[in-house]
Amino acid sequence: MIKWLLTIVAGSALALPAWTQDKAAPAPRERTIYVAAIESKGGVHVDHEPFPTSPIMEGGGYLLKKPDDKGRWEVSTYRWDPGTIVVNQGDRVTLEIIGINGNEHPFTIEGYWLTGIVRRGQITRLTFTADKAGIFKIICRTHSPSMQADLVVLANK
Ligand SMILES: [Cu+2]
Repeated sequence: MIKWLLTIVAGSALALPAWTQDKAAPAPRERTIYVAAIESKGGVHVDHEPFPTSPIMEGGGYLLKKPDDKGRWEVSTYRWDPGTIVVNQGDRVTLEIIGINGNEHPFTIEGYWLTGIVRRGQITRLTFTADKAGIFKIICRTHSPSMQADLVVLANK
């Protein structure tokens, strides 16, 4: 008798109704994403590494400073940190962006066509509903092409 009951219980656990196997779309949430406008920088003396002779890509996002009077040269790039932001379609999203490096960063979120300016020492907040699924670039129009982040909006079924 017990063995027969265990067989039924085990069998029913394996044959779940189809509706329990469907993952329901996640309920929309309020999301706040904290972002920083930063500049990564490296430098070295020409005695250790020669100044690069190949040109660096133009566009404002990369800076290559020639050796100073002491022989030190530097390279830097502007970035959004984090570089990838993931939300679910339907989420109410607030981007809270602080300016750390660079005096200002005028930006556009492609696809949503939202714009703003991030200034050093200030927080820029932008709130929107992520109603379109896909991957959208958050582009600083001054520091192209490096200062881009991907806004990934995961589709609901
Ligand atoms: Cu910028």
